Amino acid sequence: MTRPKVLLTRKWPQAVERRLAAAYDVVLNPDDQPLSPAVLAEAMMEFDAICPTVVDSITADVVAREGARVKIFANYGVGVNHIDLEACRRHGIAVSNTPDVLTDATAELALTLMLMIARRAGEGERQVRAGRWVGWGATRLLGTTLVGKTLGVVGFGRIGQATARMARHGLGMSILYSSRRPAAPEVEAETGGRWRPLDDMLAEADVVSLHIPGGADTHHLIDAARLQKMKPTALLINTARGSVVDEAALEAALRAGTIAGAGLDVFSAEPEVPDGFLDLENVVLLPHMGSATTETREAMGDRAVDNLDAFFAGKPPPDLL
Ligand code: 8YV
Repeated sequence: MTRPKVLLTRKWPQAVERRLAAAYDVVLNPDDQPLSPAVLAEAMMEFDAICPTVVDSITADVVAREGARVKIFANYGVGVNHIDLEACRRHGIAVSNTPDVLTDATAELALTLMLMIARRAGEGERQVRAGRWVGWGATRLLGTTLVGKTLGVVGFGRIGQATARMARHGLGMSILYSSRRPAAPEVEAETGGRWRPLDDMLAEADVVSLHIPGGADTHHLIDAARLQKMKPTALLINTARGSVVDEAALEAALRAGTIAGAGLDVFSAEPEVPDGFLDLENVVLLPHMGSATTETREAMGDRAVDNLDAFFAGKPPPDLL
């Protein structure tokens, strides 16, 4: 039997590349350079499966290629706003993702950003590295204590709940959350989360952390009006998707003191970061590294291969969308 032909659009950890190569006719991307839309469109004709990442735009145009051979996109990552799911459905192409395995790593990074911005860690590190640290001082680099403060979680799925758990148990924070509907009572009991309408929660929270998918439904959910509802002492954390925040409005809010600070791991036009953020001390900027741990990136690969294995064995992939 001929082995299915699989394309990895980016480099994966070695262990999972080996697992894939043992079962499939794989084309790897050892240079780890993003593929151009033209190469991606060509690949539709050549491969049985493509494993894309967040940087690959799987548009309706890519999916609709006449005579396309691809039968499944086994996405490496949980968010799939870069894939036109409706077009895939129309053309009978399966799509799977890698939930669960990156939940804790992403929640850890949300906590990292909260702590960094609350305690002015980026600012302090910049001083040390630039030789600008002139020594200890009782009134220097004073941040905000997080213990006992209120965290507002926007989107209470897996990652939102994990972030709430870590903030509650690790930092003794009180947890509010907003989501389309309240979570089950046992989830609320376990996370300590109390449901609020979004705008009420924004007004009450000391830290607001975003955990909703990207895409048209959530585009600029956090805009100038919503930033205005937050406390002037509040911090905004985004490990979800850049498109959820109106970045120009956020920059203006950070400059005007409408809110006190922000921690951002995602941007609307990655790897571009809006120039206006670069000279601001009250924002921490990270390069989309929510799931970037060795354990997690291997587990994401394993999960994507599990989906391919099931699909090519004629079974439903465990994470079919
Ligand atoms: C991934 C992410 O690294 O899974 C997601 O949705 O945002 C990241 O953690 C990235 O998507 C890889 O495709």
